[in-house]
Amino acid sequence: MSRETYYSVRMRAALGGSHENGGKHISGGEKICTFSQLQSSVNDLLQKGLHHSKGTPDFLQVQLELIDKPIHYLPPLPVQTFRANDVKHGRDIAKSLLRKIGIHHDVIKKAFDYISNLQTIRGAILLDANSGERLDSQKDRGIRVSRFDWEIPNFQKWATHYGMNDSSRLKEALVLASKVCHHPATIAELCWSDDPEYVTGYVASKKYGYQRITKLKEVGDDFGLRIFFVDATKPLQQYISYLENEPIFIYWEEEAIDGNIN
Ligand code: WAQ
Ligand code: MG
Repeated sequence: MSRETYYSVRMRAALGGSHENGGKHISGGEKICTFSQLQSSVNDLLQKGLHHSKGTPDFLQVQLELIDKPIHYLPPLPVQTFRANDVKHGRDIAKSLLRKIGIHHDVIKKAFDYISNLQTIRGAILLDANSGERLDSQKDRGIRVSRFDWEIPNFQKWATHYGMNDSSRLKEALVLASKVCHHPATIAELCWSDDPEYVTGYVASKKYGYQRITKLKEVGDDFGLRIFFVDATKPLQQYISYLENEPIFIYWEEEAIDGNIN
């Protein structure tokens, strides 16, 4: 827990009007920072939203809020990478990882059928891990996970230790997945980017960690998603409130046992 005063900073950008008015989602981002870091955090998010391969937005919103509760620290999930030869191979790997986590074959099939009829939204889709039914009522919005971050020096230390690329994309995805999978209602997460040039995605779970797959879509495809497979016996509103509001910092210590949750 930390005694400093922190702020949550969020950005969302769209093209063709705001998200609410049917605009296409271009980019989103979230950070946690101190008062003195606010200006540079807002700048970083503006940079991210304004210069995006999906296009130049005509709507962008930045919001900041004081975080009025203690921030909890979690270690990053352990990371593993699977090489896929093509999209079919990549998606087969994703399906077999979801199977291994314990999701039924029929639910996985239902999820992939559902995906094939979707447009990119700015949040995550919550599916019942037992039935494959959609749980959140936010059809065109999804649930936006917020209030998470990983301070760059500590992330770089982690990346150097594991010989990983210290990209902000990997950092943001691993922080989000580590927050999401820490909650006992999350059975698994499936993700790939909506950025047309970025084809690596992942399956994440508390059980097996952050399992990257190098090709989950074709280059040029700007459809991306996040699906959380959820234990629907757990209270849904509390789960959504955790995803949206619970402030989490990721912190890695070399001597800690990888993936161990304190
Ligand atoms: N909360 C919920 N859903 C989100 C959030 C969020 N904070 N941010 C993004 N999404 C959803 C939304 O539907 C996006 O369209 C989709 O995820 C993809 O977002 O090398 O870059 O930020 O290990 O484009 C993963 C692999 C990269 C990184 C994922 O996602 C690696 C990525 P993007
Ligand atoms: Mg994106």
